[in-house]
Amino acid sequence: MEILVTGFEPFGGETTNPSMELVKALEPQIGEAHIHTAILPVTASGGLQAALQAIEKIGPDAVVCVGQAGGRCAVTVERVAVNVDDFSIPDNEGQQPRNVPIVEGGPDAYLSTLPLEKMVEGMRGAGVPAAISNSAGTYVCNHVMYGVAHYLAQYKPTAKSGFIHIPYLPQQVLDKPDKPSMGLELALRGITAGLEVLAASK
Ligand code: PCA
Repeated sequence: MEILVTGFEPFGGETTNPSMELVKALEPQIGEAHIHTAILPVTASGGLQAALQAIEKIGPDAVVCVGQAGGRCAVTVERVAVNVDDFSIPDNEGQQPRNVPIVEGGPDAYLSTLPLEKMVEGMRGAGVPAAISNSAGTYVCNHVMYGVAHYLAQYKPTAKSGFIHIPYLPQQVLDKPDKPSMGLELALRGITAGLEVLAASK
């Protein structure tokens, strides 16, 4: 099984992104799966384009995009991507679409096709706080999750796809002590446990 795991560059004034650090630290093989990685820019068009380029190059059986969700306190596996861009802050190119569809006339939403419950169970079994989330937001992460699902639905419907949000790293909350964080090792253990479940699933 070939799994593409993507992370994002820093955005919103941060100097790092936990998903970028995580993707860099992933083992190249998890269970029976080969892990391929890509780092995406935090822009509506560029982020999705980079993900689709990696998909075309690798031809993965599953795509797991990972992003930062500042303020969350657990690894959260997203259930759904909605067909809306409504950016509360500009992306890294200064674009800030408000209340516009990602794909004109596209389905309202795509459900993740990852084994959500089993992955969360695997993460918790590894000792990592984890949960299903019912909203990936309306920013670049949701845009990429929706765009990847839309692409695969047309061109490779057998491939699974979904999104996982992870909390801030401890060094990101030194100046925001009211926000939760998760050390890279713990997040890595959680994502690895989730990918083990995915690798073993049919
Ligand atoms: N998190 C943002 C975009 C990039 C990232 O890591 C989001 O949740 O949309």
